[in-house]
Amino acid sequence: MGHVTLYSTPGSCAVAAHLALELVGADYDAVQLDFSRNEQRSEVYLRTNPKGRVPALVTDQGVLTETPAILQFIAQSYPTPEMASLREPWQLAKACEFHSYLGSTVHVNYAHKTRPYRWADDEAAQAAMRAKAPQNVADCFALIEREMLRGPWVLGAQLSVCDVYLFTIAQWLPSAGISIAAYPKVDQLVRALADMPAVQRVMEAYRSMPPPVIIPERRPR
Ligand SMILES: N[C@@H](CCC(=O)N[C@@H](CS)C(=O)NCC(=O)O)C(=O)O
Repeated sequence: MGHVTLYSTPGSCAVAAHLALELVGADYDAVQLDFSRNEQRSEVYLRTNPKGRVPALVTDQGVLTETPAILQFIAQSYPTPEMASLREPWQLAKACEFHSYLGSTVHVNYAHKTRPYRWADDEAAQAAMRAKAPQNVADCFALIEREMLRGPWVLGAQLSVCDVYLFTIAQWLPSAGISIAAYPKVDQLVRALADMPAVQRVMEAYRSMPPPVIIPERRPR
């Protein structure tokens, strides 16, 4: 992997890819989009990522989107002794299993609280989704804590890109009114990552910009 450019914004799922790039020592730039100015849907950004979302990783082979795909690409492109390289089939499949769960279930459950208008126009239905979302997120984290996080890292003894993804998504727990303390293994993993200088460098880079402002595609009436 040569030089890459990551499009991201503070507090988003794209932070996971940013952390992975920093942890493996990749040659990269990070461009922060300003969601309060709707930059993710600007004409120029849509030419890079027609989905209008972050992350997008611009590589010399083309543009890659979707957090699980980007994380796998980084892990396999930058084998380091510290991070699992995901080259062994079973380990790769377990990482894909975990990433798929975070991306297609946990992230989507959060989005039912922040963006329910994606699934229904009816205000009562949106309110019902908002109300239900925290319980669904809490159930997911209970399952992660009990069944998925082998400890101390997601895949067991070795750090992997699964951990930065979980770290990123766990940062959203307070926004759903959930305390991370309810999940001791997740809490310990998050603290261990937060202590790493590479993680601190990335989090510092985001401090200058406020977390994303939710601007609905179609504003609820
Ligand atoms: N399935 C995508 C989801 C990407 C996504 O929804 N990103 C959010 C930030 S966490 C975003 O860019 N939202 C902007 C918008 O919806 O306008 C992934 O896992 O990468």
